Amino acid sequence: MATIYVLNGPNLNLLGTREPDIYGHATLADVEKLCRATAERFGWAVEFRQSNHEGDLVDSIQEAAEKKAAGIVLNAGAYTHTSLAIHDAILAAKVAVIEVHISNVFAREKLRHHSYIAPVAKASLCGFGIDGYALALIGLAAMTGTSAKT
Ligand code: CA2
Repeated sequence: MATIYVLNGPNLNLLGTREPDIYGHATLADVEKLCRATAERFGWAVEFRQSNHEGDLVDSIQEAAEKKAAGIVLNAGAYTHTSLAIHDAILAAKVAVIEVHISNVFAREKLRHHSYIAPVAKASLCGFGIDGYALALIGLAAMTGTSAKT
């Protein structure tokens, strides 16, 4: 069975506990449930992770490459706007990465408008709330010619 890595960066473990006006009320456990249900439609297993540490995210991207994952859905959190290390890991991995943000980063402060992930991602999504994760998986399925199982 093919595996999709869903990787979440710093502070996303706090989802649903603070700033609901920006990030909504759903928790990271809800995001995991949504990802598993969506991936199941395409016959995919999910490796779902969150880390507050940049190097952990780099390690997970390298692991996804080693294990020949079918794709990565990545919400790198604030590292999106700072991390050349994650950018380089994606370049080296040669695994399709879909960048996801819960909020519409372009409608927020200017410092959130630049992404180190976007230039090396296959696609980027923002502003759909947690549904962005499901949309990213559906997009990955379309890109890889994976149809829904009946
Ligand atoms: O909109 C997104 O998904 C972000 O990646 C979230 C990051 C932010 O730095 C990016 O600019 C956009 C921050 C995640 C923090 O998550 C929290 C959730 C609830 C409460 C506090 C923080």
